[in-house]
Amino acid sequence: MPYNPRATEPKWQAYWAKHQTFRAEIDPDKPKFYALDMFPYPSGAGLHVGHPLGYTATDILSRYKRMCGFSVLHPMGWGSFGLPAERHAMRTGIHPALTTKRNIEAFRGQVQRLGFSYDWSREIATTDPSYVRWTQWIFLKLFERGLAYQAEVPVNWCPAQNTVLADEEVKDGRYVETGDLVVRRRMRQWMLRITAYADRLLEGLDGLDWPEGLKAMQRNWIGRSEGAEITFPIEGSNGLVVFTTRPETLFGATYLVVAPEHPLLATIVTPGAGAVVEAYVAQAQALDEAVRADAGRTKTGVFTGAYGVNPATGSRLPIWVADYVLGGYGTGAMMGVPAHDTRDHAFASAFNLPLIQVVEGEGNVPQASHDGDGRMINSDFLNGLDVAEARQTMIAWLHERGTGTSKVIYRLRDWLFSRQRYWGEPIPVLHLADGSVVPFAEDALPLLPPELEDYAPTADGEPPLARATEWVLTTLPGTDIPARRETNTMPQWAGSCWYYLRFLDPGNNREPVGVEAEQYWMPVNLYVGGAEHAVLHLLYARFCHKVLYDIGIVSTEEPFQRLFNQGMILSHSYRDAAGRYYEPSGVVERDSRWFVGSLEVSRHLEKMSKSRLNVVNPDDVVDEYGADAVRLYEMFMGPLDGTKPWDTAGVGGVRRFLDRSWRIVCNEDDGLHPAVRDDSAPQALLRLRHRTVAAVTEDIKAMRFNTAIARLMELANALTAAAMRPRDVVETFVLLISPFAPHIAEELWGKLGHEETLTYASWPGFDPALAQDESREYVVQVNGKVRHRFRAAARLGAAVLAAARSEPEVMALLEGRVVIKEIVIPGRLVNFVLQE
Ligand code: ANZ
Repeated sequence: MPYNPRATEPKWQAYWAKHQTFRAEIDPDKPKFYALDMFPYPSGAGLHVGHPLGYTATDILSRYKRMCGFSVLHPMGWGSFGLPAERHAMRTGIHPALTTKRNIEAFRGQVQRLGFSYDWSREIATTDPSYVRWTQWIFLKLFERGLAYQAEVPVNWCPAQNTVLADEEVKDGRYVETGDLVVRRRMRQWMLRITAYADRLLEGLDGLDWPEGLKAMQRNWIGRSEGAEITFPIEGSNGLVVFTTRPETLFGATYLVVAPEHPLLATIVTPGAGAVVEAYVAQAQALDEAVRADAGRTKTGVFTGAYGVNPATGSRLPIWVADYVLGGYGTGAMMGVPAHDTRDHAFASAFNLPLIQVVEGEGNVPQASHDGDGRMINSDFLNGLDVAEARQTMIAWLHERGTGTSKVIYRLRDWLFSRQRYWGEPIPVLHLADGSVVPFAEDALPLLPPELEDYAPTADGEPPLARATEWVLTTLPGTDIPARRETNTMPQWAGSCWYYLRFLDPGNNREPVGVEAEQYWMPVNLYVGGAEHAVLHLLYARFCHKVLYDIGIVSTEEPFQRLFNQGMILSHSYRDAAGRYYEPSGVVERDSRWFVGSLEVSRHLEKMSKSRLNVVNPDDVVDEYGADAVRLYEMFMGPLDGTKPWDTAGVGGVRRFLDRSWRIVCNEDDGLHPAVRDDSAPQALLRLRHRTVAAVTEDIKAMRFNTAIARLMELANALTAAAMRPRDVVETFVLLISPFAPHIAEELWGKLGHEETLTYASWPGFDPALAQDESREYVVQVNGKVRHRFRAAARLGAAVLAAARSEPEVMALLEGRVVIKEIVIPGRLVNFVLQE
């Protein structure tokens, strides 16, 4: 009888469910471990093979930690508000609540087939009324603290979706989700004052175990700039205040320039220049901010006819208006220093403005660096000082004269928090006739969206909820004063800002999370998910968490201690010369070319998508190979954070490893194999056992699962070849594979005579002396050229491939590249052949 996952896997899943094996308990005598997945949006398309990638990783850590004696919290839930459910409702008339429920059930079923050790008793969905209640409660707290406010602001309006979007949702003038164009428009909207937390959001990053690249993205998004504000007196008007990061270059300022949106523009522009300026401003306003900020763009601008006075030199500086100055940044005005700034240099050249060099060695060819070590020239009392000293001296000088002061500004803007959508949490406030806003009482929550016939948003920005007039028109509670309900809803990010807290105490109906649960479980020890959330969800959640910290709801300043971004799984797609895609199942390979019937098609590695017909459905793979094989394959494909191609044949490979593992323990009749004996192990096998435990333990901690699996394969080979299989080594092997392939491990554990689940068996220890291994040097080539050498265990065998892949230098070499072939000379060399 071969190993049969179809029988084993459902059996163990039922056992775990029945015994509540993974129920997370607060146990003050045990250390805790909180492993969290970025919860999915339960889309109608179902699970994708990309989902189990991260879920398996957190599951391995969760199972490993339980065996190390930790109390483990590993929950799953659903971020179930969102656009697709609403779009589906618009097409079919079926209420989003119904489709959401259906999709959650389908998703849950798919996830459960993979045997993850979730505590399902803690399952939550952001659309649950009992969850909405606390999301709205958090909004009330923000409102109370002045952190939620309404403002008439320029917003990102997406005409295709008929809704506004947050800055974080827009890239290069398009909505990141759909690619739809976004335009600027002024609208009255709800904002969250995330800028008040800018410094803390920056500082908090330092202590986090997150990928450096991701931290850098958050730092750039927040964009802290240290400098000064300087006031330039204007003849016959208020002074013009500019922001500069380089106040020491004040003697080199030869012009001033304001943004087309600058409020002072109308009062300073001279009659002669009025028409030209007006035309220029109209033209600039039509431009996208991303275009305007592009440093390489040809500079445009016009002279306003007005002059300001340089407070250091007394000289008159012409005031220009130019679109490379952004209205929403700094003061919306700047001083032009063409000798030391690239953009100013281009602007001055275009309009024949003078240039004064004030830092030696930095002139004319402007440098990006703000901290050149040149000395000051042409700068009166600054002459001879270095840049840093000059900066301090200048700021003090300006300060004394009341004409400038040091200043820190941020690129980060407040978070636009309202959407013109149906399927979101209503914002729980009432509007009175006099314009005042009254928040809901806490005990009146949740406020759920009303039933609607027509979910469609409108082009004028009026939210769909506005049509539910009976719902909208109400009275102030306890009075007959007429009041209108807010008709904007929250973005889907609202619910995902705090779900990791609700998992700690999902049934609590007095508070979002109880003190005891929060203090025991927080912070999240390991958070795994896709890199696309770098500045969206991860920034919003950190902000929300800090507010909850200030309110006293949570005891840690940061929610997610360690974060890991899983890589992308690509898949082959086939298309003909006309760009039509074909089902991979209909493609035949001949002489390294691909055909559908007699038609030749080309093969590409691409992101999986329905339109490319290349989506791999995990259910099909589980049907054919079993859940353990899918889990193992996803971990064996390559480093967790790498981009890698899916190859279903590879699942067959790891399935054979599982079959071999089965045969180590079981004889032909699935009884205990006679080679498994209670004798002690011979030296070589004993050493291999200790080496494997040491290596696998290290690899799991570092999330190098592919190398861990390679080690396990090596031990399996040795056990298969051994005439006598010492029980201790066999049991160690079964325990070591259990976090990766839990179903087969449970079954084998039973065959070895154990009556209970191995979930809480002790993780095998090792003797460092026995685990020691001789090392040797291995060579890594990329496209045939030697690019790296590293030392590793002498008897790595074919595992050298996985070892090479986990070298940081090799990771860097392969980053963002697609490996089409790996050539391995066991014990010596690995050559990666990359796609051009
Ligand atoms: C004079 C100067 C001299 C500047 C020099 C730079 C180099 P970051 O670092 O991105 O914060 N600036 C100020 N306000 C602006 C606005 N609203 N739109 C576009 N540019 C603006 O950039 C700050 C610098 O960008 C400021 O320092 C200012 O130019 C310009 F050798 O002032 B600087």
